[in-house]
Amino acid sequence: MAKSTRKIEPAYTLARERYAALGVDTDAALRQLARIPISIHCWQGDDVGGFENPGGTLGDGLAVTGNYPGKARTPAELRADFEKVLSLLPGQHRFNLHASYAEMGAKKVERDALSADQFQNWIAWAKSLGIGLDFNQTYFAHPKVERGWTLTHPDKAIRQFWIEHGIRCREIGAAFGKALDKTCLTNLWIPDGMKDTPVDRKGPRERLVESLDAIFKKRIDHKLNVDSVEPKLFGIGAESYTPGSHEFYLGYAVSRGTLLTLDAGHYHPTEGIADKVSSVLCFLPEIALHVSRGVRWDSDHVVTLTDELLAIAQEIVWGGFADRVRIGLDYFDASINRVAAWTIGTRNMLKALLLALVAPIEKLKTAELEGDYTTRLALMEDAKLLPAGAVWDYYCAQQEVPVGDAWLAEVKRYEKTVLSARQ
Ligand code: RNT
Ligand code: ZN
Repeated sequence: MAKSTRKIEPAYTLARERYAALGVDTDAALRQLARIPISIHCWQGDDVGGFENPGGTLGDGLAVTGNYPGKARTPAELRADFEKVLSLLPGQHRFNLHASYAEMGAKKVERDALSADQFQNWIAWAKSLGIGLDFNQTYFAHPKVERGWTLTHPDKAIRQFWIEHGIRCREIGAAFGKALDKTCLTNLWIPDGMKDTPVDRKGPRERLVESLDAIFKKRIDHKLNVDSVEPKLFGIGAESYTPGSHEFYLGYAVSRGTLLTLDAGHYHPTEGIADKVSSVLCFLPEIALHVSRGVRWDSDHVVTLTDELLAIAQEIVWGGFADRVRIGLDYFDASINRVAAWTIGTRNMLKALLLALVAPIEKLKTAELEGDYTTRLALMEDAKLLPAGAVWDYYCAQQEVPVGDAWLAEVKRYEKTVLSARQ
């Protein structure tokens, strides 16, 4: 532990005693926390830009607002920024790439012809850091997202193009898994939908089943790559109908054995994903999360320590699901320093997990089983002010990353010396 942080030890010692009195072992909680990786999305670093077409526009159901200076313009810049983020996070995490982050080199390859060749730099970089990679098909920001449709398009040729893209990305995911010896999660989300009331809700869904079955036909060793599908209620320009709804993909995942990705911004504004975790895990071996924060709509704000986030973490930890839920983040804010946005959101996810890990869950469960809901409520409320902050500080010091808000000074320094030079 660094010398300058030794003063946090007395606070931790007191906190540990306080928790021990409630039957909570904080040292064990920290060991557990250190084993939970967060899959951190590449796209916060460059406003979902990718590197296929410099200066291309986003659209297709996604919108990033803000123009804070310093966004990563090249893969090398994105990698450097993310390394800075990693240096500010306790624990071992993963990097989540999109197909649009392919590095073309001399020969530009279309999305239906991508291979691991375009991701060699990413693989070498991840290997050098000892981190795993996750992956996503990119079904947006492309001329073949015609009228907002991809895998549900009425034109077979367009569907086939996107089916090929889906297959290529699973192969790339498997190459990541193999090269890094860490299973890759390849997540599929499509923007398909209708602005106004459709007359045929069935056709696009039938075509989507067919397209997905074609994409997932080829068996891939689950040690190398696992697939997930991500439902959504609506999107910009798809306000009235989304073929890939929750019910659609839940049925698909259960019947076909893929994972299901629950994105916190993809439901009705007051509908959380926390309650879905234990429901869906009754029927699926594993799920993935896109932890996000919608403000009035699926706005993808930076993840903050909200009740919804705490509830998600509690479900994962209290349910004993840490090894069945692949926690990923999905937000993009271009109005603040992007390295800070990454750091704030990820540290919040970790803090929420820590809070769940140090809650007096055994006492709470006993009270509930005995029907003593008074004690359950009283303990839950009291637990909110237990000294978890001292435990978090100790964890950061133990992991040799900045304690408290010291990470911010590091980001400001990085902004001044590196980001501000990008114009
Ligand atoms: C869109 C989905 C999807 C994307 C990323 C960039 O609503 O949440 O996961 O945000 O693939
Ligand atoms: Zn998402």
